[in-house]
Amino acid sequence: MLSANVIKLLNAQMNLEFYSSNLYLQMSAWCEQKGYLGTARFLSAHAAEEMQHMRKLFTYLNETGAEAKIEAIEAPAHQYQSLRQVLELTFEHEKLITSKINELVSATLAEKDWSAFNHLQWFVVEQHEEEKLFGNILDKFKILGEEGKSLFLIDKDLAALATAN
Ligand code: OFO
Repeated sequence: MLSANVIKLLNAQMNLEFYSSNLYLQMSAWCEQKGYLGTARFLSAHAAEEMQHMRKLFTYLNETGAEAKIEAIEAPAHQYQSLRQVLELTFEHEKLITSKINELVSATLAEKDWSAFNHLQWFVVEQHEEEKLFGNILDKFKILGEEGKSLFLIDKDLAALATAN
């Protein structure tokens, strides 16, 4: 049986995962418009992954007898200045998600809610992977810069990542 506080936090996280999915899908639309088709595919595939994160929380809430509540999801930005900015924002967003997961884990630990604590370990591991993934993408800009050819190469690389993930 989850506490009211843990239910509130799990629901907030579930809604945030929805937002993550919408954010990446919206970013993929911008990339597609600008001709970054590899990045568009990568972000679109990642948006689908975020929906799986949302589902994990949705299912867990319902399985434990709490009600999963979907709320109004804030609209993500749809205008961006550059490919680099898009990918910097994904990394910033993943760091925010990590901090929210950590808050949630701390709350379950404080309340000795071992079931929720255990369920959230999957997200702890996942956030390590997410930060590594988006951090590595930003490293490509440091190595290659932002000139036309570099952007072409980075976009091509992201197309390969979209297929690998
Ligand atoms: Fe990108 O990990 Fe969920 O939000």
